[in-house]
Amino acid sequence: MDAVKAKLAGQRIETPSWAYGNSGTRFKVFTQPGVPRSPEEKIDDAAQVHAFTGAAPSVALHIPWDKVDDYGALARYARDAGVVVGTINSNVFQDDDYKLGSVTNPDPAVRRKAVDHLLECVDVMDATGSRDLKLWFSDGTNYPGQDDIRDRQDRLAEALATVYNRLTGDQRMLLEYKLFEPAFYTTDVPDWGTSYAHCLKLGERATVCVDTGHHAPGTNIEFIVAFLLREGKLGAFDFNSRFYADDDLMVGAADPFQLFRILYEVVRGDGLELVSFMLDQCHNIELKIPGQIRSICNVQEATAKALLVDRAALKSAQDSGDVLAANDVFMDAYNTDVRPLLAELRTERGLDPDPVAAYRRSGYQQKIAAERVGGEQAGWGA
Ligand code: PSV
Ligand code: MN
Ligand code: MN
Repeated sequence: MDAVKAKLAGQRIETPSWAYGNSGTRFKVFTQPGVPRSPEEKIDDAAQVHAFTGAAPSVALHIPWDKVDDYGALARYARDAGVVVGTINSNVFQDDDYKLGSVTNPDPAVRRKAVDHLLECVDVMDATGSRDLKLWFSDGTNYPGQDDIRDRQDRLAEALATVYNRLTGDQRMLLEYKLFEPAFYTTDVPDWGTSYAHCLKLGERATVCVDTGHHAPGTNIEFIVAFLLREGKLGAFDFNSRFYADDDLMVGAADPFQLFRILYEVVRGDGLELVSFMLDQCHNIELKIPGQIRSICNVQEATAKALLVDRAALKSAQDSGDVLAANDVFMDAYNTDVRPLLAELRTERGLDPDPVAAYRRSGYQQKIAAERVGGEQAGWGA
């Protein structure tokens, strides 16, 4: 149990700056009182999540949603607030120029503009000390024949190589994939295989980011996780949950069993310290800070259950071909109520055993609602 607790205590889950801003769907962005008006205020909110969970010491930025003049100063601001700037997320999907694609656009001038943005993101990493650059491309086509699928792969490979060659020190590139949306016919990085193939060619600094909301319904995500970890190519998760498409709901809300199965493969592949855990969610109708705290608790619960799987008993059942016994061992861990264990761990670490309740009692929500007028919309549609 001590070993399980030590692993849980060491788990770090990054929160995204965009989770703290107003968000919604393409039908309506709902505003909430107290949402941040600046990157600094988003960092303040992320620091609250860390203060109550002890598990979220970094905050991801999205450029240019979090544009400031001095990123070094922003990183210092974060440190003073009790967190650090984490992954830098690029944005080549919100400009009229990118209608036909960014790095895969048929127009070399648009490709150049997109690559320049990605290189600028590496400059931001230099200034903030961030290790990871996360790339997600909305590039693709809507109609058969619209563009040449293979040429687009060549353009993508060229752009990725240019950015990859700009990385220094311990900097890494995370290549995210997504089945569809906003492109509906072809997507240039639609699946883990495409991302993996590009990362393999690029070299060891390039790894795959698995956003749990980016698959076709019924996809066995834990298989992807097992495969990529085995190949040393799983760099990060963007955690969220979905019922239909890219819903960006709180991780562990729609399918906690799937989250457990994914985290079991992480534990099985010794990936707890290797892989970056990040949330990529928005809270359209619920409060944002407790929404993030709840999500972190959900990841911790799934991790605790994954760590509780009796690996020796599982192996022996598997080796003897005892299907029911093996499944029993697995389900036994999943059906364990780990909330008392996590509450105990938090108390031992000087935290409140119930972080959401503690946040609600803290008065922070009332304070920001009173102080902040005119909160910012998270990036989408801005
Ligand atoms: C795309 O759907 C995505 O998952 C990417 O990670 C973006 O950067 C993020 O959402 C925020 O819109
Ligand atoms: Mn994502
Ligand atoms: Mn997404």
